[in-house]
Amino acid sequence: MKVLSLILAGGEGKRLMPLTEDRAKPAVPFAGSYRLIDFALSNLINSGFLKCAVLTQYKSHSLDRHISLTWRMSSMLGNYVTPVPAQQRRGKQWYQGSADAIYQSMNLIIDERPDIIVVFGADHVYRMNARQMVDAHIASGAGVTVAGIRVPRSQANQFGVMTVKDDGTTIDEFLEKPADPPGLPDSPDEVLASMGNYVFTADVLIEALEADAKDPASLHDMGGDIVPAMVAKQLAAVYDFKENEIPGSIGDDRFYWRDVGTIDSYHDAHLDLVSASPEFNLYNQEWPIYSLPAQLPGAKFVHGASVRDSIVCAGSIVSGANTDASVIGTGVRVDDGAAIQRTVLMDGVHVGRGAILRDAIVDKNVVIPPRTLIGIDHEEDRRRGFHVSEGGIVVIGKGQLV
Ligand code: ADQ
Repeated sequence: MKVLSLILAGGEGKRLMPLTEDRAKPAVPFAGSYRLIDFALSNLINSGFLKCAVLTQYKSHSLDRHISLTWRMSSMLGNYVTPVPAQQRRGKQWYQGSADAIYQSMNLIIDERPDIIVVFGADHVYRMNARQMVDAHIASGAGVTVAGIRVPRSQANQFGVMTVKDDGTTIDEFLEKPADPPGLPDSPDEVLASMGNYVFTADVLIEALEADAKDPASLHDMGGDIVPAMVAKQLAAVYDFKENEIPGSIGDDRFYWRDVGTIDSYHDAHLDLVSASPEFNLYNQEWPIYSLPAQLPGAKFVHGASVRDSIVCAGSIVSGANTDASVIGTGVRVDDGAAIQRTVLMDGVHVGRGAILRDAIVDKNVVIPPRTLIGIDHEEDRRRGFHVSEGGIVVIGKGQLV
């Protein structure tokens, strides 16, 4: 079976502003040395699916550069991971929705002639064995298989919500972001949500996209239009994420799946990573998450620097400062007397002497002058033009002067 993977990476990520001011959501840095898209791509590569086209659109420069630099090693023996920008191949229009992104990239499918097309989102942090999902798809004979996970019913309006027939796999109904759907029969406070990851039989997808393109009422969205149309024809099956098996996984780590789509959830996921027993284990080398390796020396701690429960990336120097429950990206400088608490510092940040940062996110290359206080007085933070989230996380955007 010939498999082609398409990654939908055109999302704006409005709720992650100002981190998405200058880059698409899948290009947002995560855990010091990664970008969000590295999780979806690593899952596909580790599953043995070595031909991946990443469909980009919105502010894609940083994403293109990251993919070209990080994933070029895959271009061996006819394999590739390649960014594909929107090109107006079907008329003078940019992508109308995620289905249109695939429809306008039909040339990739025609060139490759795959039997199976795997379509994954690019916005989540997780490990997933996509091979298992493809095997389940082939075994069930469905036209599309949708990955499903249980989420609290209160979050149903953020997801495609499915009900399943008595056979346990055929999707009976699919509602995109319903306001008040019923809970599951065995768990009334939960619903079965689509993870936005799909496996299609190639011919079935092509036919569905052609029909959708002709429908004037369609918004050309995968979750809103393509999947519901296939469910109506009884062509859709669910793959339950609780089947997910990952070599080297510890505890329930293999069921971790997070949309770090808001500033608060992004910050929270980092606090998990730095804890002594995190829900998500970055260090499982049997299912590695790949990124661009930094050509830098190891992190260095001098002048009695103290570091507790933190991730510190290569090339950083922490001098006589306290770092607690924080993530420090590559090539960061933290000067004497500074305190970094529950904070994410991206690559190249420089924190001056005596500065205190609490519950903050600082984008790349920002310079924090000596003795600056951030996250101590939110009124003052707002007055200085910093973004303060609902949950009280202060964000200093790229290029912002402090
Ligand atoms: P959303 O995440 O709200 O719901 P969407 O904004 O379309 O849907 O994002 C899905 C993926 O497509 C993301 O990776 C995004 O980057 C990408 N994308 C969005 N617009 C695009 C475009 N024009 N071109 C290319 N890529 C684009 C979806 C499903 C729900 C499901 C949730 C799971 O619609 O049914 O429950 O994902 O998070």
